[in-house]
Amino acid sequence: MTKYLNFIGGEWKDSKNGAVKEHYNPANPSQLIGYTVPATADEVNEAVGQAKLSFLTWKQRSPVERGEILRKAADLLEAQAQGIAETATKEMGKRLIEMKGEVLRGAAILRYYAQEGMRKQGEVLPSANSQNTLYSMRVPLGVVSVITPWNFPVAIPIWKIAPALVYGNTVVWKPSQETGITAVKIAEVFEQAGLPAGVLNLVNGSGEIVGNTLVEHPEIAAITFTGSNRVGRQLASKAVAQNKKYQLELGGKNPVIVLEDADLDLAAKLTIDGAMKQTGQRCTATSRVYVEQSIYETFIEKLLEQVSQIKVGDGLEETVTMGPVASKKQFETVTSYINKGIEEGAEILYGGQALDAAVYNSGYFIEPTIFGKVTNEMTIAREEIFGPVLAVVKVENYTDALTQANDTIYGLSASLFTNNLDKAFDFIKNSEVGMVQINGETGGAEPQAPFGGMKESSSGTREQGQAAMEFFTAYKTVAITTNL
Ligand code: UN1
Repeated sequence: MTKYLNFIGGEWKDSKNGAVKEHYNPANPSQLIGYTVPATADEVNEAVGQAKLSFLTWKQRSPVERGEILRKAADLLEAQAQGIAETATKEMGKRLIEMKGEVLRGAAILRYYAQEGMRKQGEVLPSANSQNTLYSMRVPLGVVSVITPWNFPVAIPIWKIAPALVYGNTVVWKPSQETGITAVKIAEVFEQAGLPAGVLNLVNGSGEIVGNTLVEHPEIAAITFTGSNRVGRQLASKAVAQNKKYQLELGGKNPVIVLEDADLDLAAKLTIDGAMKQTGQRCTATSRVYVEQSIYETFIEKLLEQVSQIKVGDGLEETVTMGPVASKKQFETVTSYINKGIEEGAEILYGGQALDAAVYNSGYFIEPTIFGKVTNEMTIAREEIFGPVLAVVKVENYTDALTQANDTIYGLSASLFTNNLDKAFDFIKNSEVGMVQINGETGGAEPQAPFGGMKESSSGTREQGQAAMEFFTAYKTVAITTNL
């Protein structure tokens, strides 16, 4: 069984204390996939030291040249899409077809940021003094710590690492413990693309040791994190204490509103897609749907028709349309939310059960689940579940729906289904989220568009597109005075 090592200073290194972490397939938890090696604090410090050293030369390279390496990485990633996708499917359960799509999305992001190395990174400003040439330029921050989740084990790391690198930073990356093997495959791609030693370092391990050492390390200039609100908050307070820059992408409780004039078939399809794709394990997943009372019954029928087409099973099988949840921990969290929904008086309209362990190799399979008779006070309408669970709420009208949709601590994405232009524009203006959809699914992101949320969903600076420059660079303002 393969042992996957850490990548520090351009070398693949075993942990000095000999510890290993076993990785099992969530679709078949007795199947061992491989081992990773949890780094010790000393090894994390070594990685930061290597990143610091390589920053001195990496920042001197031209952005065009740095972009060229990203372009090579994109080609290599694409060529290895099948193998990397299979590894990730076995490691965290996402369906192979979804995983392949994600790897190709990773390649598209790399190509976007390769090109970013050719775009403007500063501006010339007028000066009060006619002898002055005044301009601002963007400069890298130094060593950036990239901390990523298991639910997009390829795309999220790449959408953080690619801009970090093209703008001249070096990186120490701590992936989720659940997807350490996939992370090794990604680091290999960057190595094969010719990234100089120490520019990207990969340290597997726990949040407690690896995460904390990174966050508290005086040589880390900035931290970009996607994950839970609980961890994000701890991380932010530590970062503030040391005046480090931080960027957080946290939870969501993304609503869909369906009005009576909408295309109900489209709305039902995209609501189910939004809720159940990736087994609901997306921060952008649809988790609440507010339906105008006049079409409530009809819409429920359409939702049931859509959801009943889902076939749950091992994501390596082509006919399967929903895989397992990623781990035992996820399985327990999601089933406890389902129980809470029942306890608090919501009605199960579909699913609600774990699949028979005897038939399904004791894999972490849960039926796609729809709750009716939900009110906004219920836990299932308030907390992020991160599983295949949708709460349906009946509302009086658009205004009622908007008020309830906004009544949440989160503000990532939201979607309105309507053909009414006035309501569509009102929603764009008044929905308290970072990403609004009209007649679209709450999930999904394009590499060139800013990604992120309002309220407790994000820390402010957006990821992806040119918005990423805001986080991964600092301004340097330059004034040159001449005398002729
Ligand atoms: C998507 O909806 O395709 O962790 C992207 C997440 C988000 C990314 C979602 N940061 O689910």
